Amino acid sequence: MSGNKDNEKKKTIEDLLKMLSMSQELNKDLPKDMNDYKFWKTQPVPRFDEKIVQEGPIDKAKTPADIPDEPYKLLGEFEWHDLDINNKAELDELYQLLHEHYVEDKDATFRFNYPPGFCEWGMKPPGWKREWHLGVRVKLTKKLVGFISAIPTTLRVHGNVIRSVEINFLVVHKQLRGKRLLPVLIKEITRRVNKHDIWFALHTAGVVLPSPISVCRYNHRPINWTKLYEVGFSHLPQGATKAQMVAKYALNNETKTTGLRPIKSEDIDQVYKLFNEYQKRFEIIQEFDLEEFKHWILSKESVVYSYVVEGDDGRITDFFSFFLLPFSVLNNAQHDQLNIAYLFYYATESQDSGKRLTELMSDALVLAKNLKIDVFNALTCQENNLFLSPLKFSQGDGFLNFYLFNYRCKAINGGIDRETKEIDFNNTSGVGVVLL
Ligand code: MYA
Repeated sequence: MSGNKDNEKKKTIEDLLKMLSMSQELNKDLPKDMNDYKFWKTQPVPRFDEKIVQEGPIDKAKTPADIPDEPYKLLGEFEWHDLDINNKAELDELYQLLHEHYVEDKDATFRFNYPPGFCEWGMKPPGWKREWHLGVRVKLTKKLVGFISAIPTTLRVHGNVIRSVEINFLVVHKQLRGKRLLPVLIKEITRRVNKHDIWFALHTAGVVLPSPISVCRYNHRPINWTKLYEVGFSHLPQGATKAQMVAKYALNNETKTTGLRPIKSEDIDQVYKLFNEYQKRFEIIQEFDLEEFKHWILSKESVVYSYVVEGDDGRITDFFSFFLLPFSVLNNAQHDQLNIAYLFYYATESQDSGKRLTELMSDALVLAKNLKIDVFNALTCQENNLFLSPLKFSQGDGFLNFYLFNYRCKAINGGIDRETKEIDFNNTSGVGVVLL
């Protein structure tokens, strides 16, 4: 059985996989009554029961001049600090805050371990602003205890182009939870974004807030089953042996797709065209300009990896990418890190995308294995439902809700049945955005 001596604390591999679903929190709660959302009911977001007839902005048009020049007031013991992530010491403070307070399992056995370079990639795309890396420090000690970030993005939602920001990396120190810091952080980041004449935002959360435009489900594909087992998750399905589990998830060492290779910077124009064409099939997408696309797609060691398929004629017919976000494993004699890959953007020009994507993602798993990845995660967004089952992904318990701030939008299929929340393998999602 497992290396974990305390039988009571043994977890199943399913528990691990559930936990990996928690890039934020599990979506176990039903939505509260709208009136119980003391903060969110004051914000320009649709109510749960609202029937959306006309899509568009919620708040009446304002101008940056209508927005206060002064920051919102924090409680006396705290102060705002625009984090300088070009400064190594401040970037380290942010890594530390995220590492210790962003997400962990309830036994505190695992924590996100951001690879160096991850925050720079995620928070410094073209057009980034230091004032949108909003920190809260304790006045007396200068300790960083809260953070929220915005990055600029252009969305296309049901054909409408919306100049927006993406909000991410929101965190409050565990000892300061429940003290209503979050509403002030959100109001202040909104003020700062509005000052730049931007009035809309895209964000995701595990928690249910008023009101998701879409809900996707997490799926997990074990790559190194033995290691997952050794980090203390002792469960074997009834009647199965370790050897059978290893055999079930075994992968080749070599990729199969002819012409598959790592992306090069000179591929970017072709890949950009291929991507824009492919993205047309989704209802909500990001409209990257070429510089933004380069930023997100060109590989960066230990952060993001992209591959293309080049035909004999030099034409690029397919591409895919994934990013890495490992967990530290605490208190385990054999392993100190679990390596996790998340499927990112991809595109194919194949008409039979189900067959083609299954081939490509099968190779993505091989490449991930060669990068020593232990588990590969994918949501039910994009056209992922076409390959999850043949490639032995298992359905996770985690859900990811997608939200638009200040914009009414009709519900978008997230690739799951709305009632049962089971994956709908016969349908693909309308969600074409992937957030970190
Ligand atoms: S999602 C990642 C969120 N981070 C984590 O899950 C890390 C671990 N958790 C924490 O650090 C804290 O628990 C956080 C809340 C910081 C989440 N999104 O101060 P409070 C509402 C939105 O007492 P705390 C990401 O990064 C809650 O319903 N609201 O809470 C995207 C309640 O409101 P109401 C949330 O636990 C973020 C209020 O907060 C979330 O101390 C996008 C309680 O406040 C959540 N994940 O701290 C943010 N969790 O009374 C929105 C709880 O109404 C951006 N709450 O029920 C909106 C767009 C802004 C820009 C607009 C520009 C135009």
